Amino acid sequence: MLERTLILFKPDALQRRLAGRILQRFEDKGLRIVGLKLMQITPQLAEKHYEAHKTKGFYPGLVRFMTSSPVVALCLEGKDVIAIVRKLVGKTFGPDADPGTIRGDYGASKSFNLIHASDAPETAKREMELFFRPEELLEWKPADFEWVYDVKDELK
Ligand code: FUP
Repeated sequence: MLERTLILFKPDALQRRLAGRILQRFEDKGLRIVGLKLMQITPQLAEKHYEAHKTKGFYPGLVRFMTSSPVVALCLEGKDVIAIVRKLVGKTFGPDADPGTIRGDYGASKSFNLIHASDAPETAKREMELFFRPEELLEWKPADFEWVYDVKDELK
């Protein structure tokens, strides 16, 4: 099924000039960019985005980190894109993440972890609404669509 997911390149990814290389991995996989922007997250937005972790000890530091410099917000579309992107991203912290994943290849920290990706359809919907206005998400079909996906699939 065609899905959309919300990805953030966190402040450490921008500070370390990794945005281009991270985006390249998603394009190489055949995923479609439907929304993309550089933005400064406000404390209110960071708190809302991570509200599931409100009671955790790391929450205040996480909010400070997420608001410390700009982030890239990205919305990708593709078949089963939520699970595919989580696989490309890897385990939560670089030291635990497998080589070949984004966090496994670029991350060594137990708090700075380069990237966020939605973990389920409900969270993807909620997070896309937090970071993008409806008109910022575009409908389009890449020229190689029929070669990325077998058109005999259920996709149209
Ligand atoms: P993930 O889905 O892999 O991004 O990870 P979680 O939803 O479990 O955690 C959200 C964010 O909280 C992580 F990106 C980093 C931060 N975190 C910490 O800083 N310390 C912890 O012990 C756990 C999570």
